Amino acid sequence: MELLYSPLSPYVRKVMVVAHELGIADRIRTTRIDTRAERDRIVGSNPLGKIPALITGAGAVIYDSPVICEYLDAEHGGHRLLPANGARRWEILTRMALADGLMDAAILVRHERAREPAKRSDEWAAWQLAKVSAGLDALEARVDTFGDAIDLGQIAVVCAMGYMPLRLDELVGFPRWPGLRAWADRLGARDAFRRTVPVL
Ligand SMILES: N[C@@H](CCC(=O)N[C@@H](CS)C(=O)NCC(=O)O)C(=O)O
Repeated sequence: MELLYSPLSPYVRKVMVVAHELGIADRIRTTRIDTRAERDRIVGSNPLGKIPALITGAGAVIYDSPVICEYLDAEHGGHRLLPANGARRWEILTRMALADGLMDAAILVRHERAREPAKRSDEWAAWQLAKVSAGLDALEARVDTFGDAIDLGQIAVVCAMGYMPLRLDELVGFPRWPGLRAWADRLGARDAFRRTVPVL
């Protein structure tokens, strides 16, 4: 399999953590793509021009990251990280959606702040940042129920938390979410996370 990736992407990290947890990372060849400078290379696989995209052994292209994670777990992992059905499946997928939404909102804040002042909307950045806060609040309120089991939802939350402080200074140390931070530090000590730590 081939994974089209860029190094800092939290969505890519999520896929690689899944691969490590399933013991199949060595079956994935990684190809680095600059989605801006090499647009033609990525749109041939994903018309949206986004990474990650996975090219399977059979030559099929799979995106986006939640679909890749499900594919790896179902086809190569025996449903170890996401049950095939039942209440737990929907709980895990919803937690992954929340974590992915945190990444999406954090990236929008970062892009907005990077614009030149005349084009920047502080209101839009604040609107997105409020989503980040609300998502973290919701996770903090339930973190006592998370436990240390590893699944797609827990992986996505740890990857979101690993990424956001790199881009949003106010999230360094997660001062308003101490329970969540302690939980993420604990889970983040697993080998799969340590092997995929984002480096600026
Ligand atoms: N929902 C997608 C989001 C992927 C995404 O936004 N990737 C970013 C890199 S972190 C990207 O490729 N951006 C390039 C672009 O939007 O043109 C997923 O989960 O895979």
